[in-house]
Amino acid sequence: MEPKTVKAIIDGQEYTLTYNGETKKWTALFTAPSRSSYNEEGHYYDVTARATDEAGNVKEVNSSTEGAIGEALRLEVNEHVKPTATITAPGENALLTDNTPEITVQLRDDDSGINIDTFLLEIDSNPAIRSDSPGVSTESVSGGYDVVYTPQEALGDGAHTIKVNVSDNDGNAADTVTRSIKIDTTPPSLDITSPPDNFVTNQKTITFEGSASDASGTPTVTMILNEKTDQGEVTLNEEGKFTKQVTLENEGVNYVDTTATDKAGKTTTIRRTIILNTHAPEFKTVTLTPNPVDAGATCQIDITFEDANEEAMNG
Ligand SMILES: [Ca+2]
Ligand SMILES: [Ca+2]
Repeated sequence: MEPKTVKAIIDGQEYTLTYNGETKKWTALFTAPSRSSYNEEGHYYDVTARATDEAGNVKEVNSSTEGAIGEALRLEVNEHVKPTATITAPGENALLTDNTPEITVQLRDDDSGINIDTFLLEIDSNPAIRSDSPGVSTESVSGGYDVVYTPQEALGDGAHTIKVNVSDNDGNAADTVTRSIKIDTTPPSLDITSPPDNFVTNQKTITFEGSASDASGTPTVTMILNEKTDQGEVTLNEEGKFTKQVTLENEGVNYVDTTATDKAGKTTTIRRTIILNTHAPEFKTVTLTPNPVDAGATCQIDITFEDANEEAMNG
């Protein structure tokens, strides 16, 4: 016998079905739950249907009912909001001296949740890294996962592109997130063309000439005299060449340390030792032997000097 009333309960909402004599079906329209069923037990919403006849007999079925009826009462709801992937380190255009830099990623989805098995991380055109690849650690956090990947092989000097994507449990893919980084493990090149090391001069002001370059762009150059006196800005031209006048402080030995620093902080230093000697040779002794000498005979002259370097050293 046809029931008198038929109701359906879906996600706590009760709906009354109406009978259609032509189709002989009890029917109602209802609004699907606003959130994915993925996180419900069994990944579905339970639908309960209850029929009451005129005599007051009640029959209720739901998703736990055995057989085809129970299976038909399992409502799967899919959401369509993309998850998000965020690379939290390294920063965009980061210049790194570590060639196996930790890459940290946040994966978030506020409904069906992150399907960590769909995680993909690519560096350049290398094979994709997955959540179970060597060097990957994943941590389940509220709303998703935090992922850390440490490259298992050193990245070469130069530019690299990191790409990350993931899908949620309802199959929605995030927008691919991309990060550009540069690796620089090589100190800058530095050359001092003039003066040579251990240069001896009587000029207090010396012109230094040299050049510096680096794969990460023009390095900065500093010059320190005698380990304490900064010589100020050293300007490099477009070819990386520089000229700098340095006024020596010490009679005798001076040290000029020229350092090139690249954008990654790597340095190369060249020391030039310059000996300043402003003293002309000092005659110490002169002897003519023999003296007096016979006309037309051989005579010898001997001269000795003060030690110029020693004198300079001793001031
Ligand atoms: Ca989603
Ligand atoms: Ca470098």
